[in-house]
Amino acid sequence: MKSFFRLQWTVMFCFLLSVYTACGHKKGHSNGTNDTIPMAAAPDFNADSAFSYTAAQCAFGPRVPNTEAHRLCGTYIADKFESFGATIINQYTDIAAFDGTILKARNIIASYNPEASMRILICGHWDSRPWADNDPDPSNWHTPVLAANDAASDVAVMLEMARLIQLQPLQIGIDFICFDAEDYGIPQWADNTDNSSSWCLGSQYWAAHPHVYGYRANFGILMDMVGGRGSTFSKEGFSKRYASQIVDLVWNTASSISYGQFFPMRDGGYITDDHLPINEIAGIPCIDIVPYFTDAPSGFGPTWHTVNDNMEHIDRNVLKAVGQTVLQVIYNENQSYGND
Ligand code: AHN
Ligand code: ZN
Repeated sequence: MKSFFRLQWTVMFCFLLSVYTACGHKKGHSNGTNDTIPMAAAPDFNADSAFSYTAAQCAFGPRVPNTEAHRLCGTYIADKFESFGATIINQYTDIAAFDGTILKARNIIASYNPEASMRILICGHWDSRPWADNDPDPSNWHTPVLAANDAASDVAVMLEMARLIQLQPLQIGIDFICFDAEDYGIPQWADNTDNSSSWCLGSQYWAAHPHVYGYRANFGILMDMVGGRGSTFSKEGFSKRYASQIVDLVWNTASSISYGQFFPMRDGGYITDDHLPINEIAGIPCIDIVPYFTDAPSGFGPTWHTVNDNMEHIDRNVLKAVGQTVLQVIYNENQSYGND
């Protein structure tokens, strides 16, 4: 009888301890200021899973708009998010590219808790560039890019986050947006003058016509090329201009969970990317997690817009660092919202 009671107390003690830690009181990391970031219990981002979602997209071939591979991969992405319990909205639209080509574009929006007012937007692009115009070999300049890093990796990280959110549901709302037609910008071989509005066509459309009338999110995080070997992510210029607090939140969170070497505390360049229309047209503060190489032929890394942007140059450790950091930001926000 006595030992039964002792067992009961032990069980009770363990239960209380687990409730206490599950509520996130276990660690309080300093973020370099006076306040600390309380770390919520976030799920463990599985890099093998994200790697396999990257490979699955590449298996369709280059996902260039108006091709069969693009259509089939769009269905794969939407079906996958749906299988993880998200609510899907497809935004189909015809968009004229710089050269007059009409692109049959599809933005894919996958939402959790669509009714929640506190929301975080997580996004990336899913189309592949039609031309490897940055390849060192000019004979490849008209070859489509397989686009493992740019940007099957972004979608793969979002899919893995969605899988985990279904297993550990949130109170706040999340919208994953896979933008189309990001990478149809004027090629380097064209004699057309530089026109930055030729990029990010899907996000320009979405920002002017959001999937929900009057759509708001508290903030957004864009991921672009988040799986390339050797990548580190510096603080991108427009992100600091429009959403410096979110930049600090993400970089401090990475450092708190020991991924600081992937998120150095230094400034990168100013990148024309899908976060620009989100900030400038939709008015939602949004940052860009985009690599910054100081010692490669391109600031985006050695495989950027080349025929070598394939699975051989994808590093699970990079997918993990980005995926785990963004997940931690989401679960921290969810916890502090619940404590209000
Ligand atoms: C420019 O090169 C102007 N912006 C880069 C946007 C991009 C292309 N991200 C991926 N591919
Ligand atoms: Zn690109």
